[in-house]
Amino acid sequence: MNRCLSILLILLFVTCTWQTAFADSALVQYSVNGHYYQRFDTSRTWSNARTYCEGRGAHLATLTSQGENDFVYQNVGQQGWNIWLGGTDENSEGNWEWITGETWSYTNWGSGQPDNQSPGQDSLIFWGVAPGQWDDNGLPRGDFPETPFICEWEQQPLKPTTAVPTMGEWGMIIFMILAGLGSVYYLRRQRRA
Ligand SMILES: [Ca+2]
Ligand SMILES: [Ca+2]
Repeated sequence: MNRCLSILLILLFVTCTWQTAFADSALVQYSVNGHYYQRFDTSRTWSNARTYCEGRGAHLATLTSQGENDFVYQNVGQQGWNIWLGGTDENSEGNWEWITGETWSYTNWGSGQPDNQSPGQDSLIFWGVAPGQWDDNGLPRGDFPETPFICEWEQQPLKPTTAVPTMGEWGMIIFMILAGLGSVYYLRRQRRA
């Protein structure tokens, strides 16, 4: 009985850890513009997230209409999470731009935002406390130095959209394998005793 319980607990632990590390959203397509979107849950700085999306032939999501904003939030957003989007005013304070150069006209700021909280916030984020609405965050203030983010592809992605594990995640994978091997060894010894 004890042995069954141990195995169940180990399996539960491994499953939970795995899901926490690799819980990226599914890839979804918005029928109105044909674009694809996916949320990646490996936390990155806004600039690293921007580079990461570009490396996958995408860009941080640019939400240029209420329809696109709502579709993306409902399908790949996550209630209560802060998630990077592809807008910035780093070039000129208060002049917000999409990183793609698309026209900045539709906005969906949360209450009191953008406030460029001292000493400044220059990156666009889905604001955890206001579902589907935006906040200016990131550097130089950096309340959320690293968060999950959403990439947008204008055409169907060529590369597989599975996240590439970071060093920390590789550490976790190795830890899980060692934990698994350790428990097998432990159970075998118990069986012999
Ligand atoms: Ca700013
Ligand atoms: Ca703000």
